[in-house]
Parts: sequence; structure tokens; C-alpha cells
Amino acid sequence: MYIRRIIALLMVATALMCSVPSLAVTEPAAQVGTDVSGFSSTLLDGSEIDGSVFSDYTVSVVTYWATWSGPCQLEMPFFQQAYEEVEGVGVFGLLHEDGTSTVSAAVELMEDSGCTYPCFVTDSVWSAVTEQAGCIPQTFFVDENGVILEARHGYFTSYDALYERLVYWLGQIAPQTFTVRFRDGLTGQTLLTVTDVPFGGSVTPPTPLEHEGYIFSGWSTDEYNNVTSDLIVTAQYVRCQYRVRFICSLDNVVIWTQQVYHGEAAIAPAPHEHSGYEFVGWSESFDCVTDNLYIYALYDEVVPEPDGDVDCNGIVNNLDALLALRISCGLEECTDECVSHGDMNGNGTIDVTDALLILRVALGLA
Ligand SMILES: [Ca+2]
Ligand SMILES: [Ca+2]
Repeated sequence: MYIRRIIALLMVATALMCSVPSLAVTEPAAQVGTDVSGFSSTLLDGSEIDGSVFSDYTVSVVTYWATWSGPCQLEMPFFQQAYEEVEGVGVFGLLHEDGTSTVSAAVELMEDSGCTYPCFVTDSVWSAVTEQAGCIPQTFFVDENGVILEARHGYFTSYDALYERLVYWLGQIAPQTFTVRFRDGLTGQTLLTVTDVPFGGSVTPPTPLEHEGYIFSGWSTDEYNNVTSDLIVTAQYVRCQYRVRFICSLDNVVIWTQQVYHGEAAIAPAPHEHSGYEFVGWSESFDCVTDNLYIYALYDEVVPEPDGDVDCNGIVNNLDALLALRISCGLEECTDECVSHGDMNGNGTIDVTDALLILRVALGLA
């Protein structure tokens, strides 16, 4: 019972220290330079791991943590993001084991927080390092030979803060330059610019080419802002589309609206039918559309041929001829309807000639 109480007190003390790095027994600098390549331990799934793993990466980051530590849980997603996104970097959890922070608790917590980076338990090599500080969490950046480059006591408050250190060490260890090529997206092979930049550098994009019928929609990636590898950046385009509206010129009703790609033809709808009018065509061409268009269906009024039936009784006979004669003499009123039926010579009025022409129709001579 007494021993358990001491352990509990130690746990509380350690928990308090985790968020107060100034209580550390030693400064982080004292841990720098330590060779941890000789460590040998087991991962949470029971498989073995040792210091040779560091040779697989330009730089590795090792996060010393315990399941009961809030700050540790806070920064777990940052390590996961680095694990997923930063090339050339190894990410490892280093589990502090005690009565609460057990392998099973760690497995559960990592699963719950979606963390998949490998995590191993402390061995004697790592204990010798972490116990110098005696706080949780601690973070170590380790080179490919297993030598600690940087140690931190306390936790990262953002992914950016972690990323900044990773980029720093990648730049220090691998100060090579990378080539960024900007390429046109439509012509495919047209190279716009080629720029060599150092690790973590940025490139100002060139002005994209103009392509008729296309709109530049952006670059294929924004990684040129933070270059960590050779890069090809492609200008992306979307094809212009236009709206073509077909409209009836008689009543302004939209017959059909169509989306048409630049340079392509619109397909004409069937024009509406209107009594007394004849469709004669569209207001403009739409074989090669390069803008939004309003196309009007054009109509001519259909004027019936005069038939001679001036009194509009359905029969053409000598009475119509007589009526036309009386109208021509001013003895009867000349209505528009009379003109439409009786103006046989098309001069706009009813005259004697019309009367004679109507008589010929009535007699079957025309
Ligand atoms: Ca008649
Ligand atoms: Ca006439």
C-alpha cells in the first residue's frame, strides 16, 4: 500500500512537470548529441524495432509521451500530419510506461485519435535520455545515424511549429536544390519556367498562357510555395461555355436555353407556330458560338391572296363584283376586310379594275 502511494505521488508530480518545462532537471541542450542508435525495443503491436530504423530517413522525430498527459494528446495530431505529409521524415512515438500509461491504453488512445505512426516503448537507451529531463512530453529530432540533433521539453502548440523544425533540419541535413517546372496545361509540353530553389524555398508562378476559349483556373499544386522536392506545376484551364437563348420575336418567350462550348454550334429548337405568321429564320448565326447569345426566331406576317369575296359570304359571284364597283364609286364603305379580299390588283384600294377581275373569277374566267 505504501509503495502504491509513492507511485501515485510520483505520477502526480510527473503530470505537473509535463506542462512546466522549466522544472526540467536538465536543459534540452544536454541531450543533443546523444547517440540513440543502439536502442532496441518493441512497438505497440509487439514487433521489434531498433536504432537502425533511423537510417531509413533523412531526419526522424521521436515524441516521448504518456497516455495520461493532456499536452501529449494535444500534439498527437501534429505528429500524425507530419507522418502523413512530410517526405523523408520518420515519425515515432516513444511511450513512457507506468501503471496508467500502458501499452493497451496507448493502443486505444492512438486508435481513438486516428494516429498510425509507429510507437515503441522506452528501453534503457531512451530512458537514459528522457530521465535527464524528467518531464513529459519531450521531442527529439534524430539524424540518420541515430544522433539527437535537437531536444525539446514541452509540447508543440501547432502543426506549423513542428513542421518548421522538420523543414529546418531537412534543410540543414539535405541542403540540395530542387527544380520547379511550370508547364502549360493545354499544350502539355510547353515549358513556361524552370527554377532551382533550395529546400523550403518558394517560386513566383509565371503568367499563364492565354488560350482562346479557355479560362485559366489555377495551378495544379501550391507546393511551389514550400518546395521540398522536384516539382512540375501545371497551368489548369476550363473550357469556356456560353448560354445561347432562343427567343420568339413575336411574344419574347424563351423557346430554349442551351449551354455551348466555345467554338461549337448551338442546336436550333423547333420555332413556335403562330397563326397568320410564317417562320423565316433566326436572327443570327450560331454555328460557332464565342459569346452568350440571344437568338430570335423571325416571322413574316402571312397575307392571304385576295379571293374576290368582298362581302365575305364564302362565295365569289357577281354580287361581289357589283359591291366592288359600288365601293370604287364611293357608294359603299371601303373596309380593310373588303380590301384584303377584293384588292385583286394589289394597289391598296378597291377600284374598277378589281370589280372586273372579281367578275372574271365569278364567271370562272380566272
Ligand atoms: Ca361573296
Ligand atoms: Ca385595287
